[in-house]
Amino acid sequence: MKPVKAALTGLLAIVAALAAGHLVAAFVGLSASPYLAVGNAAIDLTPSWLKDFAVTAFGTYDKAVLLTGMALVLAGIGVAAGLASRNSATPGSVVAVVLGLVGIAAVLTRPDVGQLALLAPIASIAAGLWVFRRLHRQTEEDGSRRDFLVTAGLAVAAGVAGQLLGNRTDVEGSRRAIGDLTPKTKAPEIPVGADFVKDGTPSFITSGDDFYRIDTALSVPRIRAEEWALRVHGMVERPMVLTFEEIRSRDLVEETITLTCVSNEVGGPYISNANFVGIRIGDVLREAGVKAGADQLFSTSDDGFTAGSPLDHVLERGLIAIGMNGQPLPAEHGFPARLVVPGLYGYVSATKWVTDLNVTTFAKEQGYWIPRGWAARAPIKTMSRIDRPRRMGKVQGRTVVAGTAWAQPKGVAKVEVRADGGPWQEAQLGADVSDSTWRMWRIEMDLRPGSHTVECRATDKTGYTQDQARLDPVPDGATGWHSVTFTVE
Ligand SMILES: Nc1nc2c(c(=O)[nH]1)N[C@H]1C(S)=C(S)[C@@H](COP(=O)(O)O)O[C@H]1N2
Ligand SMILES: [Mo]
Repeated sequence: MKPVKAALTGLLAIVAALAAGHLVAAFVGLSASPYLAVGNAAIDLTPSWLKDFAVTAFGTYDKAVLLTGMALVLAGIGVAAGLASRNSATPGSVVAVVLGLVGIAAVLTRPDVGQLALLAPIASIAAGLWVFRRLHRQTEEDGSRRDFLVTAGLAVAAGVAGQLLGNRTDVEGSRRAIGDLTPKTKAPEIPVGADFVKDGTPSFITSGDDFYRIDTALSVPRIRAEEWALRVHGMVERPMVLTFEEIRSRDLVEETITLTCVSNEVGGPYISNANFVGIRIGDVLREAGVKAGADQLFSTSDDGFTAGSPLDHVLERGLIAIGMNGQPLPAEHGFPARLVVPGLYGYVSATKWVTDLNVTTFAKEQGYWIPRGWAARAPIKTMSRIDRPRRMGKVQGRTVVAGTAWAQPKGVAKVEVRADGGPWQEAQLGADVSDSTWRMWRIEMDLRPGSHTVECRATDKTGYTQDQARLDPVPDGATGWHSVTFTVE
């Protein structure tokens, strides 16, 4: 067989296998798609150092990079298997079966699929073998180019159909049916002067589209509110199950809360602020009756992600949120419901698509990130960030330095700024909205033309000033003063 034909045979067999698996997965749960399952399993198995590197190098594009990398590796395997099968179909068939077994193993690691999920990788093996052997035989008989094209077309169609059908759950319809969420207790109006957008700070409230996003799963769980329920169990007197309607018909509260990610480097972007609408976890757990000895609320997502939060902290301030900025939660931010706990980093508190609350102990359960090197207890650290001037930016005229500071749930009392290691100067603070939110700041500085470096540091309402020592995000959040170098013209 000609090398090009041989290579194409292997490549097409792989594409067909993945597409068939993806199509079947549309009916048994998209996370059963061998391609996604292998990707998700790889994410779960990735050692922390590699994951940290990926986040540093690619930011939130890390998943696109992973999926592209997998596609290239698989294409390479397909081509190699095809070339190795120029004289006999056996090598390619063996590769198809081995890859299929990898797919089965990956699907078995997925927490969010049922037993039927295995049908997807099985379909992949069948399609891969069938296409490979068929095209292989055809080329030997000098089969037509048409067969290759038809196979390629069918495979692409199956893959696209799988993607469309797999996402057919009408989440947007479910969100629309819920409509606006009107809390009984509204969050206080955001006063004028809470931010300094003109000077370069973020706007005080972050819109859903601009809100930062951190997910371990490759595809966003798609759940309709009508089909969702939250189980409350573990060390409680009266286990309960809450439906969306039951939550909605309770007295809803609204709170402005700033979410913060532990992976944020000093000066990093993973922080956003919204008006969250929901009910207090404390009310629910008091109804359920927490038993003595429990110290952890262990929450589980539909996608298998888990987080463990200190129970006392959650009882005091945690929300089961069903809305964000007046609307039902966006799908990417946890629709139908998520947890939000001011003062704890997201990985130990903010479970999206939450379906299970287990009242337990830290000794008994570990959240997703804990065996991966992150701390089990992670209160948010007092921090500040310079947003303007930008790094290596140019400033004309008077220098205005502006940024944001946060110390949930203590609140920010003071932000100081200094230029070129000089004396600290106190910045003007934005209106004090809530101790659970960030606080914007600005300061005008008299700087001569030339290069300058400014630094900032925040002091919270307990009187604690943010640490100067530079620490990495692992294991419980970065510390250090953010500094920015720029030129005054
Ligand atoms: N199901 C699920 N919930 C999750 C995560 C996740 O990966 N999966 N990431 C957590 C982390 S690390 C953070 S910082 C916040 C981010 O919430 P956001 O994506 O709405 O900004 O969600 C938390 N909840
Ligand atoms: Mo995070």
